Amino acid sequence: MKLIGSLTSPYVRKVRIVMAEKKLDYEFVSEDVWSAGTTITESNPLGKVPCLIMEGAESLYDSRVIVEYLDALSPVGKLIPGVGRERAGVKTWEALADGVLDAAILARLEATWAGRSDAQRSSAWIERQLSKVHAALAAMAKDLGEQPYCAGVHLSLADISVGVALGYLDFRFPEIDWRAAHPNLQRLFDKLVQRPSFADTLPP
Ligand code: GSF
Repeated sequence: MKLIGSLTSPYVRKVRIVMAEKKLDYEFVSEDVWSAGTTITESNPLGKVPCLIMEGAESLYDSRVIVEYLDALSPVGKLIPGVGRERAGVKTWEALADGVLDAAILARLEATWAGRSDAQRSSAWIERQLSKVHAALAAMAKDLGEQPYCAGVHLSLADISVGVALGYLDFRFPEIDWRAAHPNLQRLFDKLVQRPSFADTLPP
């Protein structure tokens, strides 16, 4: 399998962490989707990473589809419950954490994307996106409560997704002091970053 991505993309990091937790081998193909010469649309018409190229050369996207596929590939370290409410619960955690990334990235692009002039940037739009980030952090903290992991007593894709979202905020939004506001998220995060899968995939 080949994983097309960049080392700074949090969605790609989620897939890399899942690969590591599942002990799956793959080749990493670095791609800058923002460069003029990118060939990413040959694999993903949406022009986004991550994109997984399977043995038969078929491609899979997006990160949620890829991690679900990877989890089903091997019984090692199951990350998504098989059926029912537990499964929906873990997938909802993932949607919440990915939603933090979606909103944070929209806010960042609004402020920094070179294709937009300063006059075209909207602080109201940035605030709208950041309010989603803060609301999602509060919901995560409330739902985590005193549990050891998001979905109970075992590591799951929920924790990986939350850890990746918190790590992305540290990387691109260090001014958001989520640790002070939500000490239980810090407790979870401190535990996650000790895992080799997290430590080995820190953004450069
Ligand atoms: C999001 C992928 C994405 O936006 C997923 O895979 O879960 N829902 C998708 N990737 C970004 C890179 S990054 O910001 O992590 C991307 O490829 N953006 C290029 C573009 O043209 O939007």
